[in-house]
Amino acid sequence: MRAALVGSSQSGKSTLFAAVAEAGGSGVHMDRPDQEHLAVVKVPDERLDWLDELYKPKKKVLAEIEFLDVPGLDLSTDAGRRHARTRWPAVRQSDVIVLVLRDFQNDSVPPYRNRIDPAGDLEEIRSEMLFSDLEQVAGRIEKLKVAVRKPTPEQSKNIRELELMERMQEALEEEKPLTEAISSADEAKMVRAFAFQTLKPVVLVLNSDEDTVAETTGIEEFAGSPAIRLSAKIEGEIAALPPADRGEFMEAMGISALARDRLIRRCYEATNLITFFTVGDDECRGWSIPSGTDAVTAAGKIHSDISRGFIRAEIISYDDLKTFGDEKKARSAGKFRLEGKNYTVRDGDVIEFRFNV
Ligand SMILES: Nc1nc2c(ncn2[C@@H]2O[C@H](COP(=O)(O)OP(=O)(O)O)[C@@H](O)[C@H]2O)c(=O)[nH]1
Ligand SMILES: [Mg+2]
Repeated sequence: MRAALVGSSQSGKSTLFAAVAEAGGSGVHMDRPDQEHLAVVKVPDERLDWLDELYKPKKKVLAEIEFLDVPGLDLSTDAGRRHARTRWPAVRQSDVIVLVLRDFQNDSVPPYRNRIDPAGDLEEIRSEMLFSDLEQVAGRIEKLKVAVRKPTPEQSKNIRELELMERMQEALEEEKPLTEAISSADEAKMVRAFAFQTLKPVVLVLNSDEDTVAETTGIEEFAGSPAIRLSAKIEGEIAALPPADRGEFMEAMGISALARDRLIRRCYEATNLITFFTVGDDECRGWSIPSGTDAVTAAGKIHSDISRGFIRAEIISYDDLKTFGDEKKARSAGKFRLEGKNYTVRDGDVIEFRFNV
């Protein structure tokens, strides 16, 4: 999964990016603030830690998430807006948009548009994304209007797409995100290749004053979207400490979990991703898949041979394994299940695939 950090300039994106990357162990160099930067961050998972203790494999492999730091948007001038548009292709290639909103005072860092107004900044970026989708939709409609007149094998498909695009255009003109115009999985599939921005899940980050972070980490939502509150500056300070010293500092600041962990969890929720595990002497590993994935598709995530030669999956839930303490006890309690290709994998399933190629 890739998460793009997007926001007005000076909202703290690069500070958050560096903190998240650092705490994730990949160490980034931010020498060019005008460029995009990508960090691969290991997804912490207590369940995998426990499995690692149980199986003591040679390797523990965590799922990974990519964060992309997109240089700040200045939508206050025409030149800035033109420049912002060159950023959208990178955002389109991401699975979730993390909108970083400035909510901190810092006299040495003048705020964007000379205001601290997270709701206003959000509104502005949202309209820009609507506008960018609208341009794409309008361009596609022009092409389809010509195409539908030709009696080609694609004609009926083109007619359906044109009808959908016109409905989408209407929604955008009413300043509604495309999520409100798409009404079925089929329609979502028809337009997937366009990677429209207002169809992407969004997680909001309110980058707040250090002294307010402790008591307000609990927010769940802001302006109708899932949100978290954090201080990028404090996260950076925590990330710079040796891991063994972080706990004490966090306790003193009244912070119960790294913002990185909360942010990653929110990104998983927003994109509907779940994790299953494979275990053994060689490695214990977490795999991310979309919620609703069947067993044979999940197997393909590991290797195409496993899905091709799929026989069945032997599954125990992490919770059952943990409750019974080990495989043997869980097995005698009848907690292992054999499932077929069509089984819908659940979050926390520990799976052994049987296959034959
Ligand atoms: N006080 C305070 N300053 C911050 C915080 N986050 C970022 N800054 C400062 O704001 C400035 C801009 O941050 P930066 O991460 O480069 O913003 P970007 O333009 O969104 O990438 C830097 O001087 C940061 O040190 C924060 O949470 N609190
Ligand atoms: Mg930056």
